[in-house]
Amino acid sequence: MDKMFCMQCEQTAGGVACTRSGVCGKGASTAALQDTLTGALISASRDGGGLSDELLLRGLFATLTNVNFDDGSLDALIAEVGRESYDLYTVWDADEDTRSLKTLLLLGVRGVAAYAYHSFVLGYDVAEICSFIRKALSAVAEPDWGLKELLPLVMDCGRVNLDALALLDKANTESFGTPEPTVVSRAVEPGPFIVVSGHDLHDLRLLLEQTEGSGVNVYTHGEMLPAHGYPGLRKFAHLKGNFGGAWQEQQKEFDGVPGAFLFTTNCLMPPKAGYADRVFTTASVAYPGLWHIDGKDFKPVIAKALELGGYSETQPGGTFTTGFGHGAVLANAGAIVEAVKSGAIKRFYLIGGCDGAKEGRSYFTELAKLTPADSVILTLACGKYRFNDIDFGTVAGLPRLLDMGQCNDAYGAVKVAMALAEAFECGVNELPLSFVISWYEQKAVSILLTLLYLGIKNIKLGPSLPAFVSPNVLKYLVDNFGVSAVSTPEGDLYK
Ligand code: FSO
Ligand code: SF4
Repeated sequence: MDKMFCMQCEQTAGGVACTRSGVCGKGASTAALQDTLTGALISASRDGGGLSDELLLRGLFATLTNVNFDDGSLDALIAEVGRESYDLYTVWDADEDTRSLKTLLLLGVRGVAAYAYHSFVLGYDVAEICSFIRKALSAVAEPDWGLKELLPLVMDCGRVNLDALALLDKANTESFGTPEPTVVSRAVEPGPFIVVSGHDLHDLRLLLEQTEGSGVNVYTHGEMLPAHGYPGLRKFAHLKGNFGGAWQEQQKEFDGVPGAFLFTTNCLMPPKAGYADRVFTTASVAYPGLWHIDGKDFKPVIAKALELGGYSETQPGGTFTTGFGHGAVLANAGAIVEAVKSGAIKRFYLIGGCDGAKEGRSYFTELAKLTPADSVILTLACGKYRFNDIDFGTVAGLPRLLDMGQCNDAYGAVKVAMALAEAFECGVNELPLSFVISWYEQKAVSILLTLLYLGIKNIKLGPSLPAFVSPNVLKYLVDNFGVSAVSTPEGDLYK
């Protein structure tokens, strides 16, 4: 059955839903299988029959935008879950408020699952997080639940996501060290190379270990850029730099490149013929015809890089600066607080979130450019590629643009906001801090729920509001949290 209804990401067709094929390149049969997989995970959560945490997280991860386009691997996952699937059209066809809240909950836990999966592979205990995910999935199938029952669960999803982010922060820093400010080259050196995309630092470390001494260099792509800040990863001399720009440029930037590409998580786009033979996937990522690395033996990727040989001359490029996680920012907390007190820093802008291909995203570039010289821009996730090649100068001895990491590092931004509030003995909402968040897929949904759970008000969200937020749910968000869509960069700049 190839019936399709998907509205889970920002680029959904017509701002309503993809119903024939996905704007992301996902076909109707794939969408139907992802629904069947989700329905099977819902059934397994309701019957309490011992579905493992690992399979729960891996299954949900495969339903995220730009992760899994491969019907065969989705079929295998459905068989592995081994439950009759709950029919998601019961949700899609419900009244708009119920549908809206159930969708928020479902997409929220998809985001939570992605974060928890990264902690799980690093050996951390995700049992409590998974128990909430099961509860939320069960709620999606409650036939009579409405606003009263669902709204508290949606807010609770924000709390659990905060736990998931905190756990991932601990897992990453204990595994790879505390990120340090790092200048990353964007040049590509001569010789064979592999470009690693996605978010999975564990996969990156394994690849670095397996390529050591092989003569193959490794470059990060997209959301892997912050990896360079971790001492445990940058110690590998053959981790050379960052390749290309944001994920949505890949079809253009990968074309004809004489290197191999490895996707560890989203965002994979349908590969073009000019480079499809050199793209590999692992974990939950899959695309028909691409070589999937099932275990963690990356020999085929290394062999492909050696076969392609790389460039014969250096491909020049500038630099990016990353590594301003909460550890590095809070190490300067005293100086930052003094600068705010003396008036040297007047405002902080958190301009971050995930990027997409749609027009209208130049808003974030324009806004960043308009921020005054006495302000600091905190950024994270792939939305930073809209402005991280701009020199914003310094303020109070710090770069004005501080890259706090991946979307997975949103906990760092929360920690910094909390620390500032504590230093000034006020609430986060009283700080001179503006939140301007770009959203694209489901991890951004879970982060938004976390910010709401923390009581953060007046968040500006763009480039457009989610299609799955009904007018009543939106009214609740506006009345209680002052959430609004971005307007114009000039209009949104709080001077
Ligand atoms: Fe971006 Fe893609 Fe990190 Fe997302 S690479 S869009 S929110 O998957 O995960 O920020
Ligand atoms: Fe459409 Fe986004 Fe769903 Fe892809 S993930 S089918 S673009 S709503």
